Order: sequence, then C-alpha cells, then structure tokens
Amino acid sequence: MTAINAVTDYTLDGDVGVITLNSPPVNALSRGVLEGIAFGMQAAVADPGAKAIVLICEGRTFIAGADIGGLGSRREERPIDPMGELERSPKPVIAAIHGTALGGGLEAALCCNYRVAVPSARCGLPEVNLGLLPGAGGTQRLPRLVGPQKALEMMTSGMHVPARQCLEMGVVDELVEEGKLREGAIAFARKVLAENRPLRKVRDISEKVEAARGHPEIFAEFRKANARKFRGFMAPEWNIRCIEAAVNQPFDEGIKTEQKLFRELLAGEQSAAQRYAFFAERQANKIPDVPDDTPLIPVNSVGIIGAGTMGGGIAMNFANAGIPVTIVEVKQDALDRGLGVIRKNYERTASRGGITAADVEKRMGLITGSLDMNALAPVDMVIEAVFERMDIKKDIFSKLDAICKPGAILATNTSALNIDEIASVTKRPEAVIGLHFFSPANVMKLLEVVRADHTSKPVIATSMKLAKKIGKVAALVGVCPGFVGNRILGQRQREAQKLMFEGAMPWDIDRVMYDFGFPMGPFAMSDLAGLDIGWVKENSRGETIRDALCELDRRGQKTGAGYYDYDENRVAHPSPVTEKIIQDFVARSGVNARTITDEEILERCLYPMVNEGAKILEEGMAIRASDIDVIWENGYGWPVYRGGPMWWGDQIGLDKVLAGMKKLQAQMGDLYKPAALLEKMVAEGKNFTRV
Ligand code: 3H9
Repeated sequence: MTAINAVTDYTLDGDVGVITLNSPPVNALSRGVLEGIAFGMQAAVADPGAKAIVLICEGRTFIAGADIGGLGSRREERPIDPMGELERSPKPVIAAIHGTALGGGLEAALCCNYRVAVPSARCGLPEVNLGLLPGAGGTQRLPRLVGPQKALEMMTSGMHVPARQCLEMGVVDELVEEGKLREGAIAFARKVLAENRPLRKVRDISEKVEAARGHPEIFAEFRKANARKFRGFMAPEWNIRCIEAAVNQPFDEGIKTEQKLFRELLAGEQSAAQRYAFFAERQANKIPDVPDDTPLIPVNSVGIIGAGTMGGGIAMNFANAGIPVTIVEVKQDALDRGLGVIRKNYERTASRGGITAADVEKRMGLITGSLDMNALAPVDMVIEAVFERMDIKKDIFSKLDAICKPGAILATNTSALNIDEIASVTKRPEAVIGLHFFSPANVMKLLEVVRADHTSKPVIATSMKLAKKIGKVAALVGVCPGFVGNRILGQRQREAQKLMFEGAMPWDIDRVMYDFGFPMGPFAMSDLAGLDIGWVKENSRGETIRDALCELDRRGQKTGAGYYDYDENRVAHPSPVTEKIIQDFVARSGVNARTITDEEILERCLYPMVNEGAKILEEGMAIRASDIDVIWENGYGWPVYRGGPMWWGDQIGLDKVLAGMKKLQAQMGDLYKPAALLEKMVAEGKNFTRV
C-alpha cells in the first residue's frame, strides 16, 4: 500500500490498481481529496502492474460532493486536474459507489469509464439545493448519459436516485453485492479487461442529446410545468440552460457555458443564502450543553393522544419510519374517523405512485387505535395532541404519569401553552418535552423541540435524533408564548392587520409578501385556514373585520369567500365587499387612510420579525440566530434563497433594521422598541449570522 497523501492510498490488487479515499465525514472534494484523485491516478497509470483502476471510498459514503464550506473561497494553489486524470486515463477506470455519490462526487464518477454500486447507494446532482449547478462537467455529461429529460428532472430537483434506478438509467453499469463493493468493483474491472471493453467516455456519447436537438419544446414545456415550483429561484433556470447547452453545443463549448453560469450562481446572494441554510440545518442539531455522547432512550413504540388532524399526521411520521404507534381517542367514532383519514392519505399517496399498495397496508398495520389510555403503559414515548386547553392537558399528563412506564418520554404538541405548567402535574418533569409539529404534520418538515425547565438531556438528545429519523428538521427552543416560530409570526400578523387599518388592502399586503417569496401572504393564509377558527357566531358583535366577514358567511376558501372572493377554480380575486368593510372600519376609527408603498409594507411586516428574533436570542429562547432561520424556512415558507429572517436582516444591514424600528417607535410607541441585542450588534458592528 502506498500513501498518496493524508487521505488517499494506492494499492495493487492483482492486476487492478485501487485508489482509496478516506476523508471523513463524507469524503467531500477538499483540496486533499482532489489531489488524492489526481496523484492517485498518476500513480496508477504509471504502475505497470495495474491494467485497470478502481476509485473507491472508505467510511460511510462515496464522495458527497465539493466541500461546501470551501466553495467560493479563492486560494492560490498549484493547478491540478483530477477530473481530466480520470477521463484521459489510458486504462479503464471504475468508480465503486456506496452511500451517496453526490454533486462533484457523481461528476468524478461520470469521468470514469464505468460505475458500479451497491444496491443501497444513491446518486444525484443536488447542487440546485445550494443555489448552484454542477460545476465539474456534470451538466454536460449527465444529459449525454441519461438524456435531457431525465437530466432536467434530476438536476432541478436534486433528488438522490436509488442505485437500481441508476442502473436502469445507465448512470450505473452494474450492481454488486452489498458489503462487497471492493471485491465486486475489482471483479468488474477484470471483466472489462477480459472482454476487452472499450475506454468508453461519457463525453463522447451523443445519441440522446442529438435526438433532442431542434426540439426546444422539451425545455419550454419543462419550464412551464415547473414554473410555480421554481418561482423566485435562480438555480433551476441556470441548470436548465446548461442542459440546453449540452444539447446544442459541442462538449467543450458546453463546459465553458457551465463554467460561466456556475460562477454567476456562486457569486450570487441566493447561493450564499442556500449554502448557509445547509449548514444552519446541521448546526441546529448541536446543543451546546447536550454533548454528542448523551445516552439515548430507545424509542421503539410511540403513543399518540388524539386522532384529529394533528394526531393523525404525527402518527403517520412514525409509521412511515417503521415505528409502531398506538393512537388513543375518547370516542369510537372520532377514532374511526381519524384512522380513516390516515388510510385515505396513504391511499392518495399510493395512487400518485409515491408508495405501493403493500406499503399502505404495512404502515396501517403499524397503527393501532384504542379508547383506553392504559394501552400506553408499555410505549417508549407519548405525544399528546389534543385541544389547546391547559386543564385538559394537565388532566392527561397526570394520568400519563400514573400509566406510563418509568423512563418513557412524555411529549406535548402544544403550540401555545406553558410546558413547565403541564410538566408540573407529573412526578417526572424531566421526562416532559414539547414536540411542536406543524400542520399537515405528515408533510411539514419543521419540528420545534421545546425544552422545559426540567427536561433532561437524554430526553432532548433522543427527541432531536428521533426528529431526523422521521425526516424532520428540528430546532431546539425554549418555553415562551408562541415559542420561536409563532412568536415571530405574531409580529407579521399584527403588522398586516394594522396596515389594513391604515389604508393597505389585504391583496396589497399579500402581493408584497408573495413577491418577496412567501408561498402566500397572511390574508390568503387566513382564508385557507378558515376565518372562523376560534370564532363563535353567538358572541360575534361585528367588532373586528374578521367578525364582519364571518357574519356574512365569508369564512374563507371553504365558503367561496373570505378576505378574497374565490371563483369555481378557487382562484382568489380582490373583493369589493371586503374593501367596503375595511373602508367602513377605517372611517369609523377616525384614521385617515393613506397610500402605503410596497416598500413600507415590506419593512413594517419584516423588520419587527427580525427585532423579535433578536429578543428571542437575548432571552435564550433560541440557541443561535441560524436556528431561527431554520424554523422560518422549514415551517413558515420563508424563501430559502433569502436565508431566513436573521440572515436577511444581516444582508440588508442591521443598522437599517434598527433605524426602521426606531422610526416606528417614534411614530407608534414602545411596541416597536428595538431589542437591546439589536442595538448592541449595530453599536459593535456585528451581525447575527456571519462571524
Ligand atoms: C458540489 O459538489 C459542487 C460541484 O458540482 C462543483 C465543484 C467545482 N461539504 O448531512 P449530515 C458534513 S456542491 C462539506 O448530517 P447525513 C455536514 O456538514 C455539493 N461538508 O449527514 C456534517 O458535518 P457536521 C453537492 C459536508 O448522513 C457531516 O458532513 N453535494 C458535505 O444525514 C454529516 O452530514 C451536496 O449537496 C459537503 N459536501 O447525510 C451533498 N456534505 O457533522 C450535501 C456533508 O460537522 N450533503 N457535510 O455537522 C448531504 O446531502 C448529506 O450530508 C449526505 C449525508 C446525504 C451526504
């Protein structure tokens, strides 16, 4: 064995030279790995004993891409060409893939003549999720191998494609036995030699791109079909342009196009925000006073109290991950309804091809209903998801305290109530934690994990790990009204309502939020949720605009009207009825309605959010600013290409946010008082998210 460098070895196995990369955690293309490939290839090519070459990785995965943290930083270094060394090799080169071959990792594999993989491996070009495009030739090679249509799908979604599908598409040439990758790859290399197979280069494959030449409709249709999904993002369009180049330009010209477009994205604000978001999500898992080696509580069964929308959605997450769930309800019909909704949800997914009919039965088979809380005695974790009333929750938790086995985690899905108070009725407050799922709980990625005063470290560590297991993005927050997400949302909602009383119409405010990149504005959101949540007809006295709308049976989308009028296709239109109601309210309040600019709407809605984020940090309710951004991106539709409220505040300048808050405070009082931390940051020239 020869050490090529600190992360690369070269060995000769019979007549096959094996280059092994070992750069934990994910063999990212650091300078060391790039040099390892380049110099390893030179060694293998120069080795007279090696007739073929295998490129393989140690550890959990094949190369997972460029080193994201290092992207964009310029260093003066000796030029090397690892991709060229792979592609120009006079001896056949075989990439041996396990784990994930992603981004620059798959691009390196595409420079090899052949690729073998274990069945559990996945391949993808996920750069789009970092606001980028594959910048090591992947945009030109992948379409040549799989055709433009599949390349469009893979590159604009960033999906990690399972090995079997890669085999069908031609990305992988052969699957080898799980756990026997090295032997399998070497055997494949010998087969290539024995059969005298050609030194096939992906760059020279032309049938699929030639067939698409002169058919611009492929791209036009793809753009049209995905316009909504891609709205606001630059990277999908830049990826599409590269695939167009692959179809219309010779390979070397296409590479130049790729390089130019890659540089544009890399230098842009969107990619900076998206790369920040990548690390922010991972950072959120690190809890300073809960070390990595904190013992975990095994969670092999879960109980859920409440079979409503929330309870049902939560149950699905666990069943999807193969964890058995017991759902407890008070009445049989509510339980039947809840289980029926879950089944229907699964069947809908199956009808769209997301899962098989057998999966539906398997998952339903993991969910058991019960009317008896004693059924929760053996479970490892209980999540309460009932009506938001403190007396009900306290009653449930005191019963759980008596029923559940020692060591079980007792979680509440409350979005508003004080978890310390809930925990106080138990004799084991250390076992109590908040798990705030977002609706629909089987779809939304965010999980706010709420740490109460006495929550133990193992309970926190277990909840964070479990979140990942069920496919959620978790952030740890403290107990305060609204926790982090809803507390910040409250600021935006309040300002939206106030602006309406000052002269802005709901559709003006919604348009500004939508154009900023939110999926919908606050009023469209209220219409979707239903204006009558918490509204009681008998008590309604027309005191608020919401009252007035509900009294006219304008209760949102479901009644065909709310703030907006809805047509038969549920398309929203500004409503003259709503406009009149608002104008009457404004006239009665004695305020002179004024013209409000889009810029003012944006600042009024968003600056108080940044300010509230600063207060949350001041109070220690979030560990770090990036956790707040993780919450807003994954739970509230903050456009990821704008990084989250705290990142955004930093980008536009905290001095600007502070000046804006001071101006509002002077006009309208201490509701707008700048957070002390915001003042401090500005005074010290610091910011929240960049160090
Ligand atoms: C690219 O390739 C551009 C090229 O086209 C052009 C070049 C010119 N870099 O996610 P995990 C770290 S762009 C640096 O918790 P998992 C991660 O931060 C890249 N670090 O594990 C974490 O560190 P820590 C295209 C990376 O098992 C640790 O590894 N590639 C990178 O749940 C474990 O990560 C991608 O976008 C990286 N590339 O998932 C793939 N990747 O422990 C990005 C990971 O200190 N990566 N780290 O917090 C992933 O999708 C997942 O990490 C992966 C593993 C699926 C690989």
